[in-house]
Amino acid sequence: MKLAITGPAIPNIPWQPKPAGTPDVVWRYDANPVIGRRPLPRVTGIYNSAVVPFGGKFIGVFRTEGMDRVPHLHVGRSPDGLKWTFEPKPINFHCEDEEVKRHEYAYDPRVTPIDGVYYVTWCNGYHGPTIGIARTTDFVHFEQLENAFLPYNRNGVLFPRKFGGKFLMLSRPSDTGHTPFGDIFVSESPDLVYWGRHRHVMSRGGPWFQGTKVGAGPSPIETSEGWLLFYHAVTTTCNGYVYSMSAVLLDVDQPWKVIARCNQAMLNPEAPYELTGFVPGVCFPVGCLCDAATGRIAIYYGAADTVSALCFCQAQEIVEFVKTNSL
Ligand code: BMA
Repeated sequence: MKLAITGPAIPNIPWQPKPAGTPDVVWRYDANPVIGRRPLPRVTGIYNSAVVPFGGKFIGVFRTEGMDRVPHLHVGRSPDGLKWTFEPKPINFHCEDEEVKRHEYAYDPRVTPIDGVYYVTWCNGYHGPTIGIARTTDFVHFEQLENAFLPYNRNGVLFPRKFGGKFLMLSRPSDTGHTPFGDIFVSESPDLVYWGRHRHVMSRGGPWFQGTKVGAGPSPIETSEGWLLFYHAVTTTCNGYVYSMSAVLLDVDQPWKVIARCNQAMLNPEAPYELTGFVPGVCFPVGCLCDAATGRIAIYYGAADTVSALCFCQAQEIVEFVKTNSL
């Protein structure tokens, strides 16, 4: 099988080859964390954040947390995907409807380019968590749209193209707290305002690593073997939740149909910066770059709800691994 990827070539994608002797299909950047503690004055961490190629460089929407621990979204820029500078002020979303604009907090942003427009989806506080949506073309002006769903919902992730003229978004219905359950669904919209035709994609359960909940990670990557979706998988231990990363292949035309789903984690909290922090034991993938020319993938993930880390993999190897080690 020779995998083909639909997407941009990113010749300057951040990359390190797999270290010799590594038994895993995903390996860490050796200078992690890529964004360390206290990245801005009075900010205790930037993590669970999204990155896209932009004008030959990289840009993203980042989750910050101040000393009050309320999360906000900031724009960040980088020449190489490794060294980042951040806007000191949160994104000022423009919205004519004061009721929609009135968000209480914002976290875990994803950024998805569709037809030249960049869509930001995030967990938006509106009487509990729901999915906020905004769009931008320049990362300076952001137009906030209607919240996609009724509360309570998290991990809203758009597909990077339309299906028969309609947008598709993955999401995970939840509760107001640290939700002890979670399955992934997909919903359709003609206009990013009205959402319906909800379909079940996949549930928690099966092997223990994903026994508690699952949630979509970065926007899916279109390949000749289906949509490659990295997701976070959560297990419950006597010390609380542990978040790892795995992957699933979804049908190209009907992405609520699972083609193959990995039966194990690909990245487990093991490194010191994943095990020490505000929430120890968390690897939370949110941003992903994929170079369609080489199949190189760089995934940005939040580590321990404190710092941002980077890991790498090869699309072909990941797809083969998912198909060979499928539930
Ligand atoms: C989830 C979200 C994530 C966080 C994770 C681990 O419910 O709040 O932002 O990384 O918990 O604390």
